[in-house]
Amino acid sequence: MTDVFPVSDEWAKRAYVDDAKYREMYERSVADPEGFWKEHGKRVDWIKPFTTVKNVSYAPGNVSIKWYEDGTLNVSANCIDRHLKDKADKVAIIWEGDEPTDDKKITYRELHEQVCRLANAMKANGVKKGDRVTIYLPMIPEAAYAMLACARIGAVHSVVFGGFSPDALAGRIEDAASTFVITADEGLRGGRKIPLKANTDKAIEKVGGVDKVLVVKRTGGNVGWKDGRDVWYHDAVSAASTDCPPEEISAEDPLFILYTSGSTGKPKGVLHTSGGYLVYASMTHQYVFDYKDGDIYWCTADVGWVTGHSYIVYGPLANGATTLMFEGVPNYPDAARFWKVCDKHQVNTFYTAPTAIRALMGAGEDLVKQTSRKSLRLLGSVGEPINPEAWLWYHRVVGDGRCPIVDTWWQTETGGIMITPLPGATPLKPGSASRPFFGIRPALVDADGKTLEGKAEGNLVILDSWPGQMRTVYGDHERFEQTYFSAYPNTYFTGDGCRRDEDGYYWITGRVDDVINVSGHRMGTAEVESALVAHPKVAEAAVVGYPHDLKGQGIYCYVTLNAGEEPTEALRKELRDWVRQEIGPIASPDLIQWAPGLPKTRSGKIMRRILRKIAENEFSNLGDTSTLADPGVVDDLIENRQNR
Ligand code: 6R9
Repeated sequence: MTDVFPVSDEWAKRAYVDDAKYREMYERSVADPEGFWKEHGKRVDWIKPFTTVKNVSYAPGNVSIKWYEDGTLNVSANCIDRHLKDKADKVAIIWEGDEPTDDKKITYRELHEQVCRLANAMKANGVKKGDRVTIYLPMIPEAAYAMLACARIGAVHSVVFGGFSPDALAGRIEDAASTFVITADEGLRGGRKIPLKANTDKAIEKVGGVDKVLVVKRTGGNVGWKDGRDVWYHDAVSAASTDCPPEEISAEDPLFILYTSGSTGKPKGVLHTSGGYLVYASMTHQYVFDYKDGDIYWCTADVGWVTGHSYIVYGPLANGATTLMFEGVPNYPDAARFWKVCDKHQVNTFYTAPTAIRALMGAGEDLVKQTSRKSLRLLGSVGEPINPEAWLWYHRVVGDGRCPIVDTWWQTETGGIMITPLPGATPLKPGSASRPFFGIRPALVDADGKTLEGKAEGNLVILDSWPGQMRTVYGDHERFEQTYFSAYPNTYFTGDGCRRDEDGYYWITGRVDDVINVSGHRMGTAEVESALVAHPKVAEAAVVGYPHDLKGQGIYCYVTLNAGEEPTEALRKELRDWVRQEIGPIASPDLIQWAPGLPKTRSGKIMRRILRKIAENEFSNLGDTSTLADPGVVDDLIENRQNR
């Protein structure tokens, strides 16, 4: 029996929606999506109001997704200008630096000035509507300014997580054909410096095509400089005017590209457009977090991930909220940092990832209990399934048993939260993302595409579009259709497995494809494999996920060396460093097993199912191995497995 945490009377009363209202609104949203989204489309300020709401086809070979397509707006004006009338002096961004002594507050008036200056500086340096701007910054306010400045002039941003390597950055600059990069001298995380400018130089050396690099001075560290290409951010913005009228943008013009891992090939450029995305990001932010004016809201994600886009920048700012942006890490200077920041800034809503919770659980309860956390009202979780043990600790220790937890399931592709409790409406079951948000129609299908009813487990698909849905893979619409609309025609396939219980609650069980989720970071096993085989001593590699106490999943690599190479500890370390170099520290292999051979079918396909089982220590039932070309390799792999 799962524990159920009922909605308190206080929450049912204070929230926008209680259970009855949820059911009523949900029913209407799926019975009449046009009417529902017409009404809620009005939460955004349009320059030219839309007259059509939804124009969507999921038909094979003709997937096309458009929302509010004849409307025009400006996303930055929605996130800034429209609040100036009555909230100019309200704090838009609370910035908490890596060092606890380093913080600042930026009002909506200041945000407007900064974004206008930067937008003008970008224009002066040649950026035009439709151009792709790569943003490779630490978690500093300039990252938000840069995103909003792009939105202001209709440029398309592509934010690249500061933890990615020069090669990974290069691939993204190249794929987006980006000519303009915004970076910083160095990033600062947990007291350690990250050479962002040097990485950018290396990336550009590799791919070329970049005309200008705007450099924020964050640490003042030494950087290489290329005259004519590199421009100091502070020089460019101080020379620029504070007046920059927002550009009129069509609802379906692109707002951003964000690269994410898939089961095959290189990361995909997920493309989101302007109108529908903003409607969906702001609406989910309001209802899921029950956002009310005056709330101090903190999402601990990095703006390099979609969570940072939708729930640090666009959703909260569109709602005129105060959003906290944290440069550092949860355990610096000590493992009480999160809770100290909650006290310092009187945070009401706190949204983080299970991996952080599990790590802080390990640091013990005392560190948490030394802080007050009285300001906290609501907790959130995102990025991976939260195990009930971590959920219960989060609830009991961090929230002192008084704060509901919204376990929000969604993806880079979905733009915003899709399955989630609403704090005033949904009785909570630890580990379940619970029920669909308004307008979302989840369904479970079996491997043959048969829809499963009632209590069931299968692959999670979404039957109809919603305004925040991605529109295409940048530059490769065919890949978009292939990845998301071919396995189960006429529905969006999420790539996740899921169980629905007797109460209609959804329990995400994890990816069913070759994507793994390491500390909430999404990674394609194919990417790690291609990094490994790029090493001169490696002949072949197969990578799978395995259960990891802190990270959720760890990276397990089976490596076959070239003939004559010695499998040594030193080589293990070398391969680990190599992958870090190729992709970034988040892709660092946890376990490397030397594999004289990999289990393959006679047609040469690696049987990952078997490798996964061995990595999970579940080798007693490996299923059918009769199709293997050489069944003997399996015994060797079991014998020498790393994860005992
Ligand atoms: C927002 C984000 C998406 C994948 C998704 C799923 C996993 C995210 C989850 C969750 C269980 C949750 N995921 N939230 N699984 N419960 N509350 O994380 O986007 O980086 O694209 O990852 O993450 O497997 O498919 P993204």
